[in-house]
Amino acid sequence: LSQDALKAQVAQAALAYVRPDTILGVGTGSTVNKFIDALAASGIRLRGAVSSSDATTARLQAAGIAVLPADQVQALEWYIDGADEIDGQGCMIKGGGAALTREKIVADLAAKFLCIADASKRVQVLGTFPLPVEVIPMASANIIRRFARLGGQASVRLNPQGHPLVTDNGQHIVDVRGLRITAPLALEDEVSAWPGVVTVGIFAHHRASVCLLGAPHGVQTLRF
Ligand code: DER
Repeated sequence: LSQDALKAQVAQAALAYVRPDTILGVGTGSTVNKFIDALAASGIRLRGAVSSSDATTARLQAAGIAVLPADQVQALEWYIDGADEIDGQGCMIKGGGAALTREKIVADLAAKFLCIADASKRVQVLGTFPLPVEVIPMASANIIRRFARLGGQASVRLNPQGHPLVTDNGQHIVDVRGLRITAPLALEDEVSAWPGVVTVGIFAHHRASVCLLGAPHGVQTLRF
């Protein structure tokens, strides 16, 4: 089964967690896009969705799903999103799609996080995937130096034109290679406190409650 097929498989399996007439928090990325497609095809009627990016908002609207502003929603039961990596405790690296800030904002509204991913995202230790960090541009050089002191090689993410990528929030992304994140909660807290860091792409405070992992032999359900 191709990675694409595995993503479609977990997207379909995620429908079992969707209760009609509820409001759902929806993440960003290709696996989530397959979930939105499956949701639209399922006929399940949601009351609405809270979106984590302009891209997801467009996808939800195209699927005829009402998008509700995050600041008008008190609490969600589920936040559904993909991950770049997920470890044995449900801690994740996220931000490959540059949406980590709004993803963490919407995840914070939800009681539970349902991670949908293909099996390639499952790791023992987080950090092989470069860690995304959304930063205020004036702080990026200093943040890069701080990561170097932790043994990480950080660089500003560029767009296809070779200029710094600008996020939905108008900030930049730094990607950090060479980290072995054996204490994700501690590193999330440490980096989040650095001046100029908007969001670090470690989801340990907002780790997954359930992960549906698409594997060749079928969907594996991990509970944390
Ligand atoms: O950027 C993100 O956090 C996305 O959720 C990413 O981690 C998963 O993207 P994918 O489903 O396209 O692999």
